[in-house]
Amino acid sequence: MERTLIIIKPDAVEKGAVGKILDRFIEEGFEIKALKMFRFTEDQAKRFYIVHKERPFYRELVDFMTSGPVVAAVLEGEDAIRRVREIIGPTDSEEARRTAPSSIRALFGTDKGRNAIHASDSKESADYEIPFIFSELEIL
Ligand code: IDP
Ligand code: MG
Repeated sequence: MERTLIIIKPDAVEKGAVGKILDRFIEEGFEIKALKMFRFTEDQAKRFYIVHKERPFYRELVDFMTSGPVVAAVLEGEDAIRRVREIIGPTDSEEARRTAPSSIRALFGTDKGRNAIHASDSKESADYEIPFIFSELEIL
């Protein structure tokens, strides 16, 4: 069993897609081990995405992620990190609509930036991201 972090981004929360997205993961056989809604401060968003600090889109990413509330969850399942990345689809929602039409980013995202959902991309990322968002007492 493996655990991964997802964050339903401000665009998808605003669209009212939280329930549908969580349902999809439940249908795919994952168990929700932690769940909460919050809004990132600028400092928190910068630190969460620190690996991207030299990327040209860093500023845009931080602005987007602080633009409204998000919903984060810890999901558990076999091979969870890889399988959840597959279910969310490629980074660019337009590409996702061409190559992975049933993916979450194809269904709920707009483009490369506003792409509905984050998911940990490796064991290393999950080990940084889960305790960044959830304290020990908030995780089952
Ligand atoms: P990922 O979320 O699929 O792992 P990353 O390359 O790690 O994609 O980028 C992190 C996030 O930064 C993306 O989910 C997206 O919101 C944003 N992003 C990535 N590339 C661009 C871009 O070219 N323009 C604007 N935002 C971007
Ligand atoms: Mg990434």
